Amino acid sequence: MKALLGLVIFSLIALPPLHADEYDEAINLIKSGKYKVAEILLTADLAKNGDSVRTRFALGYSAEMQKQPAAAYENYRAAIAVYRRTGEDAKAAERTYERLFAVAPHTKPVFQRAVEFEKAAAAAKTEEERAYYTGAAEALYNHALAGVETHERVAAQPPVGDAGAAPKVLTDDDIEANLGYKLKRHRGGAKRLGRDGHFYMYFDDRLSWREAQEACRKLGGYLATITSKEENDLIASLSDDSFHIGASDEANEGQWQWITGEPMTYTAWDINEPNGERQENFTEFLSKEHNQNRPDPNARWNDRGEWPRNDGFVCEWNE
Ligand SMILES: [Ca+2]
Ligand SMILES: [Ca+2]
Ligand SMILES: [Ca+2]
Repeated sequence: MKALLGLVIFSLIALPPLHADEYDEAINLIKSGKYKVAEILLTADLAKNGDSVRTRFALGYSAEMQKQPAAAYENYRAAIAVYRRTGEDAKAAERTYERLFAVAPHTKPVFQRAVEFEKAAAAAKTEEERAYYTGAAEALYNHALAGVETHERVAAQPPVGDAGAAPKVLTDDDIEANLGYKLKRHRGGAKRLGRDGHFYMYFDDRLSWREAQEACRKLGGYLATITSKEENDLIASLSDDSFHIGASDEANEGQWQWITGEPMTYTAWDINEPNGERQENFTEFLSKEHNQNRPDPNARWNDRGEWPRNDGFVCEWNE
């Protein structure tokens, strides 16, 4: 408690929030459309006093009013980050959350989950449990504040060409898996290939090829690369649905490459694939059902476009 009080006092000295009058003046200027003047005032304050919840909120609000959602998002996130760090200005923080969820509704479930984890940490019975929930809450806050865009952005903004897909409802597993949090705890649940010791895990999240690769990267891995029949059979065993794997011929049409740069010496293309020329520059594993009557039912590779979203994807880790 003493330490917390010290922190609050220190933050008041080190980071005086925008003076109430100045802040009100800035907000009034924004409301009357005098964005430039307001921003000069706010930017000067930033330069003098550093980030505060109020300045960041007001800058975000100004951007939002000028129909610049990306800049608004950026400043609102910065305001929340200051609030997380200092605990100052709860009222302005509350308003920031409101506006943040309005411009970036995809962040709301992540923040809400973080709050739930914080509550769980407070109610934890053992030290281990408390550490887990605290860590999970922290990771979720960081996730939301870093503007990480995978599932949530996809759910919020269906891209052209895939507009009919239902928005994804986030589950605990989605969020934790996306962070690598649960994964680290349950790495034993990932399948491991005997020969090279690599790990593989199937995710049933509907993402585009590039988003899936980004998700794997954030988890410390990459979209699976397949360089032997043994590896192909293991990956085939992970899911009966269709899913992304990590080869592309985007750089050079017809020259398929694994994203890790490993040579493509082994291939398991389905009959008549690849066939998409310049329209199809990414790879998927076709569904088991699709290939059930083939001579080699595990020869399931198909070239496809980045969109639409696939049923899932497989990440691979070297260790
Ligand atoms: Ca591989
Ligand atoms: Ca191609
Ligand atoms: Ca194809």
